[in-house]
This record gives sequence, structure tokens and C-alpha cells, in this order.
Amino acid sequence: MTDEHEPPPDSKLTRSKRRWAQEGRFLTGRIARPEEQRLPPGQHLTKDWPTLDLGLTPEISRERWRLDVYGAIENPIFWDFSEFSARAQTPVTSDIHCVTTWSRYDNQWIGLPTRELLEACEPRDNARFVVLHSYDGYTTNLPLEDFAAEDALLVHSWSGKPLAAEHGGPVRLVVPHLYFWKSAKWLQAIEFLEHDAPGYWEVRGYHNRGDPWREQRYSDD
Ligand SMILES: Nc1nc2c(c(=O)[nH]1)N[C@H]1C(S)=C(S)[C@@H](COP(=O)(O)O)O[C@H]1N2
Ligand SMILES: [Mo]
Repeated sequence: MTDEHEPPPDSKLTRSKRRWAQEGRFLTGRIARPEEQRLPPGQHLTKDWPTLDLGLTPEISRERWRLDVYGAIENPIFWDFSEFSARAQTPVTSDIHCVTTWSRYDNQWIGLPTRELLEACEPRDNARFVVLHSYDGYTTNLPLEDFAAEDALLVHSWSGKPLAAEHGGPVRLVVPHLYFWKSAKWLQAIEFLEHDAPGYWEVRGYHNRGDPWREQRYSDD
């Protein structure tokens, strides 16, 4: 198991995002279906790609990067970048939906489908949840079924180029059907658990699942 980092102290942006959760900011009260409406309720399109994080960009080169996969699995994995990238050659095009209301269509990613990671690590029958751990101390949690979505990918390239450090390079997760805070940047470790373990934003007022078409922006309590 990799060393845990403490997340950095609150920044102006993380303070604002905590307040928006308390206020229920941006909620429209509408529910939509992805098959009928590509843009989820309350979202607007952007052509550029904003950067959002805790205010700190960990400088992890491809040489230093490691992925640690552990917990309720039969085959623990510890890959360096060349072991990872040899398997991570699947292109996927998908949309981004950030809870702060911007969406960006048709992002071209290359990476390892999470389903192929699951084939390699073999989760045990009691594995139900996944926690992503990042090099900046960030964490986020997903039910195993959401992590295993057909278009979910551990990504190292965007638009044919190495994923930029500001967007989570060398490797980040991309789970297109949930709000983008579930897509951990600077991925360091993937932990499989029997029980749920809410992550950084999930314990700070954000919804535990985060389905954009149901506007699952904030937690109910
Ligand atoms: N490691 C890490 N991953 C993270 C975050 C973070 O602060 N640290 N922020 C999340 C949030 S809130 C969003 S909206 C997206 C932003 O990704 P981007 O900067 O590439 O647009 O990353 C998500 N993944
Ligand atoms: Mo976000």
C-alpha cells in the first residue's frame, strides 16, 4: 500500500465549492435522460478545458509514476509507466461534465479500460466499492459498477498528446457518465473495498454518486 498524503489546506476555490454545496447552487430541479439529452440539466458548453483541483499540481514524471492496485482483489498490481502504457492503448471519445456547470464534448482519450484492469486484478466477490487515491492527497469513491462502466478509462493521452500535468498527467481516471470530480487526476492507487468510503468532495457536501442527468450535485444532508 502506498503512503497516504494529506490533502492541501483549503483554497479560495475549495472554500467557494463548499459554500455552493451548502447553498445548493446551480440546481435546476430537472431530471433528464442521457439518450434524449446530451447536455445534462444546468450545464453549459465550453470549448476550452478549464483546470480544477485543490490548487496544487504534483510534479510526477512518467519515470517516477507508479500505480498501486490493492484491497479486495486476487492479484495486487504495482505497475510503472511502461508496464501500464503497454496495455493502455484503447481510444475513447467522451464528454466531460463538471459540477461547476461546464461541459466539454468529444474529448479524445487513450488509455486502459477499467474493465481490462478488473480482468487483471480480479476483484473478490465481496468487493463492492473503489477508492481512487491521488498524488495530491485527493480521494474519490465509486461503486464498483460505476468504475466498471464500458467507457471508463485510465487515461495517459488527450488529443493525441501526453496528458498535461495540469489535467492529471501522467495518468488520470475518466468516468464520463458521472460528474468530473469522480475522475481522479494524478492517479496513484486504486483500492477495492467491501464498504463505501466517501472521498474528499463526498465528505464536503458533494453527492456520493454524482449522476449529472439526475443533477446529483450535492448530498442531501
Ligand atoms: N487528484 C485530483 N483529482 C481531481 C481533482 C483534484 O483536486 N485532485 N479535482 C476534481 C474536480 S473537482 C474536477 S472538476 C476535475 C477537473 O479536471 P481538469 O482540471 O482536468 O478539468 O478533476 C477532478 N479530479
Ligand atoms: Mo469539479
